[in-house]
Amino acid sequence: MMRMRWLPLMGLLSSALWAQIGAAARARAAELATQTSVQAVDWNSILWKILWIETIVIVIFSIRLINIVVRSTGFDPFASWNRNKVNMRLWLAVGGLGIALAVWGASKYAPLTLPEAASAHGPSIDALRNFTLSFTFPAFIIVHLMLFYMIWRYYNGKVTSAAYEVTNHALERTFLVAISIPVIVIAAWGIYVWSLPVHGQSPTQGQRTLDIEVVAEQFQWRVRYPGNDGKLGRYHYTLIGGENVLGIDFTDPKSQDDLLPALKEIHLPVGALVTIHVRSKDVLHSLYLPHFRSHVYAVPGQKNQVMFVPTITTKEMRRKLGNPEFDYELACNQLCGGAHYNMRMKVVVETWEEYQQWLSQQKPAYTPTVMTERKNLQNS
Ligand SMILES: [Cu+2]
Repeated sequence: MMRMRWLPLMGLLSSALWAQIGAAARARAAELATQTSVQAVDWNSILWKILWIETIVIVIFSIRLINIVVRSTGFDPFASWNRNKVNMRLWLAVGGLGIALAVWGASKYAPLTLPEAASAHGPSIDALRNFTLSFTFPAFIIVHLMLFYMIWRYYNGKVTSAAYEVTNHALERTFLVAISIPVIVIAAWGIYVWSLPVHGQSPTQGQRTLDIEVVAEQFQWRVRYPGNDGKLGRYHYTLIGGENVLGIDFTDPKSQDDLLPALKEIHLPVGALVTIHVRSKDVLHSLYLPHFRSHVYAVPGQKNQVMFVPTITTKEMRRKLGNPEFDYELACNQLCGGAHYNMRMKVVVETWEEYQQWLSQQKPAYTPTVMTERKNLQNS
């Protein structure tokens, strides 16, 4: 009984410790991301950790001490307490604190949620999400209120056994239908909506199309654009090596005008149907374009694709958000190794003319050295 009473308190203390450790880990990741040199030992954070560990050790030893005193002397300072009542109240306090933290956190982090969808299919994904949330969120709140109500209602153990009904067809039918309808609606609507960014869109008349390739590797993205022919050439993983970082097969005429832009930036023309062909050179990565509500896994040995129509240019979005620093982002959404956090790329959505101008400055994939290396490889 003695331990039970302190459990909620210990839970609170250790969550504060983990929050401290989490904050330190985030700070370290941010430091590594900016590539600054490693700083000297941070005594402040070490002292905080020692303080937390000491606090927890003191709490544990105090409980042990009280236990020993109670056992050896038979004197119980809490004898007059109704332990069930104390436990019930502590759990209600934990529940109340949890709800207060959730409300506070939701309002604090609300500005970090995604802005309006910047792709043609995006609003339909948002609509499906909002529809699902419209009943899962109230259900979440009701279930938790009921949980804490039950703790308060039955804390003293004086529960009479529940009423038992062998069968009630009317009730069962009602529940079956009431639960099936939203499940069927979400499934059918979901199959349609989630197919849109995978294969569910085709160009309307006069709409421009763009096929690009994005290749994942630990820990960066490489992008290949088609040249004047608008087509990406063949590739094979056995050709990867030396300067040919993507294993492009330059015996294919379609490959010879392909372009390999500099790392860390990807440009897309607004209004065009963009198809991104995705592959991975090593492990499982994930191509995540949150502002365009698009996402697909980069799987070694497999060709995947994701398609969307960017509808808002970067400049327009900056104006809408009142944030001149805003940039669309491509991120790796799969914990793929030590520098996973580094796998991000700026996405620039611009007019067709601006896009063309940027593309004309990009480096061709085909270089004389690439071909020489290949010949040497075949001869050896
Ligand atoms: Cu990755």
